[in-house]
Amino acid sequence: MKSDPAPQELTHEEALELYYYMRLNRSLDELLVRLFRQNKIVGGLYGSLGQEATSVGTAYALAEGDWIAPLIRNVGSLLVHGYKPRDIMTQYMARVTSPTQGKDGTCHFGDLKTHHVVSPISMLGDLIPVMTGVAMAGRYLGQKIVAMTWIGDGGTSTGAFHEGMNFAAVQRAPLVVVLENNQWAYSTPVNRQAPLRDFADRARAYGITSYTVDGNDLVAVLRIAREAVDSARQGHGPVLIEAKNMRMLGHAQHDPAEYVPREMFEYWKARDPLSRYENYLNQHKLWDEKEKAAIHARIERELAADLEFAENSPFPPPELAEEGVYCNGCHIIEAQWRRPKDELMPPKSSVKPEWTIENFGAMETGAAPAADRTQPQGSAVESAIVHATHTDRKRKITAPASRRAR
Ligand SMILES: Cc1ncc(C[n+]2csc(CCOP(=O)(O)OP(=O)(O)O)c2C)c(N)n1
Ligand SMILES: [Mg+2]
Repeated sequence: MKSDPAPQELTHEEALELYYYMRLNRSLDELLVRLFRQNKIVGGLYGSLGQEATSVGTAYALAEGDWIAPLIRNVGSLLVHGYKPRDIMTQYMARVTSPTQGKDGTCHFGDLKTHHVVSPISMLGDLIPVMTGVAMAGRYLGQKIVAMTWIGDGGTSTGAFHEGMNFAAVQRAPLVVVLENNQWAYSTPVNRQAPLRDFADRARAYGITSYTVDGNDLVAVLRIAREAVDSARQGHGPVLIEAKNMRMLGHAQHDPAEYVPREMFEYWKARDPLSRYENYLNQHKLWDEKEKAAIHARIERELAADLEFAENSPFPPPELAEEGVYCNGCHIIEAQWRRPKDELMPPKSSVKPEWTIENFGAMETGAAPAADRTQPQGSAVESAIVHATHTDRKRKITAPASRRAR
């Protein structure tokens, strides 16, 4: 992890805007909990308490035109990306004015045309190959876009995660994957998910760049995310960012999280991302009391107006259930060529029909070895490479003599 960033890392305007999103994410979450208790929410409520800095800091690093596929806890990323609290409220309250017209009760919504948001689906891991495709499509169309998606510690155990990461890596797709290690997947603690201290180590299997960052340090998250986004945009391939934070509530409102030791909550509460960012702004004199009060007042005003809008919105009419099920001309299936077709087609696009493999795949550096047919099978001279953990050092070892040879 890197040390604290220099104060000039954020402009005054950025510092305040980031606070607005952090506070809005927190206040919206608190409001949703109240609505849940009033029985105004249809279905479950999945909170993001304690994870705001990761959602806000990563999405804030993106540029206009970039694509995201958030998970249900990434409300902060949706807000940064242009959605309004009313979109999230109406979703959870299943009103016809919601982005899914009341057909989904959580944050399973997206918008391919204007917001460039791919809707999350329940099958964890599947967004990785989908967003790899988005990233590759952008490159194919000559756009300089970056695609970003999020995955939990639990989600990294899926086959789709590994397949998607590997595919993104070999294709050098401009993809940034934010691995949100919030210590829990339902009631499974992270150390029973995988025997790894840093989940960023998973990146070694794909040969891609990775970072581990304190997910409760907004400025550090933003700095790392900017570095990752720049690198992906420049064509250096996908990047994996592990942000360590803590799910400060149960999996959803129905889960009291009794399996989490109380001291663990206390540990992370003392490192609350919102309080830490407030301290940062104070220490670096990036705001004053008046500016802070103005942001609070703005959020209160906006949430009240959006709540009124949501409460006054009707539920969807029953007939709507049969609309939008099948495509009735809503999708343009003709590719939008932004580059001349002949540039993308043979013969112009053709490459030499031969691929090379560094060192012919040999273990030794230098020339590829001639196949040694004189060694008996299973003899004691096989060798192996040990990859030392956390370093790039490689040690050559000789296998122990076989039972028969001894
Ligand atoms: C492929 C798949 N398996 C299981 C589930 C059920 N499920 C939903 S959320 C969840 C826990 C996810 O934990 P994690 O990825 O750490 O995310 P977090 O809830 O901590 O944000 C599980 C197992 C699922 N949605 N998809
Ligand atoms: Mg988790």
